[in-house]
Amino acid sequence: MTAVTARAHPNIALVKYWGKADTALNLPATGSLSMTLDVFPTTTTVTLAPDAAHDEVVLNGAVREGVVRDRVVRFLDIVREMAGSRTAAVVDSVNTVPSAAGLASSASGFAALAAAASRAYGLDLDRTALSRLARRGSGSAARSVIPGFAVWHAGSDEESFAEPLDAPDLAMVIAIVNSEEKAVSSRDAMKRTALTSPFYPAWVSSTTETLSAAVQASRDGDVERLGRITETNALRMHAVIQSCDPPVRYLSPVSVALFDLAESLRADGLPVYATADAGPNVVFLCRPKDADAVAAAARPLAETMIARPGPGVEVLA
Ligand code: 2P0
Repeated sequence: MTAVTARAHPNIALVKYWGKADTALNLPATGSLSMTLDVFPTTTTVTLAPDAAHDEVVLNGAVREGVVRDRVVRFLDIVREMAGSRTAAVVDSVNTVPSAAGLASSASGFAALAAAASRAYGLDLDRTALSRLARRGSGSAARSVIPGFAVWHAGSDEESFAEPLDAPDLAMVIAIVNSEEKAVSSRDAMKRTALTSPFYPAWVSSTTETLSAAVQASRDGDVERLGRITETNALRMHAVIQSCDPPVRYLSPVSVALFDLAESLRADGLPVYATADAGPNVVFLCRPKDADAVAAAARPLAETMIARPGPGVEVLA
């Protein structure tokens, strides 16, 4: 019996992915830049089941049906096509990310699944090929293949993968405002933004420029420039999301208060910058030596967790 286990961690984007150039191949409208975390791993085992008629998907101990299962089966179909196989599989995944709360559970999930499934079906993919494959499951998963800081390139199927980026020594302080499932998935909200927001073309063109500036700031080790770019890019993403029809708003009053907190800590001389994904949680970017102070300042408003750059996807057994 072939069984392969892999582990991956979520990532938080400093320059966000929000919009697709191609839905079938999951190609992004712009490139993006992220830090893979050392917290909240997803561990996934793929076991080939030659006698089974159908795939089975188990998430956190519960057999899943419907859209969640369908998305995993479609991904396995891509792997089977690459491997020339028609064998069914059992996917058993344990996820420690608060699911669907904007902490990128699909990123760690599909990065771990890409590594475990490709190996179980006998493919020997290098990191670039694995990042391309993970992208097909969920765009942000392309970045969770890479340790630490990563840039995921826009472009063709061949060109669109993530690779490592030199970066200054940084930490993230995650402020968990709400870990409940969000009302509109990022996949649906992304589609709605591209179809209905009059600001979407400006988001795409400005983010393309922002990414080049962020890559340069990261290579230069310029924490303050990278931090300012991060915060501005996050607020621009939320602005374009809020401008779709019907509108979507992921930030809550507490999220806004946490963005204000970053500004007031900066006024006190602490270089800390806020970002938020498709949910109300806020993530602060700062130097590791300042992380405890940032967490202490945020704690009256939210539960906090300090993260550092983490490993890329790993095959465990
Ligand atoms: C990001 N997010 O760059 C952005 C910021 C959320 C906000 O990538 O449709 O789950 O699976 O490719 O990767 C969330 O979108 O979307 C995301 P799909 P994904 O981290």
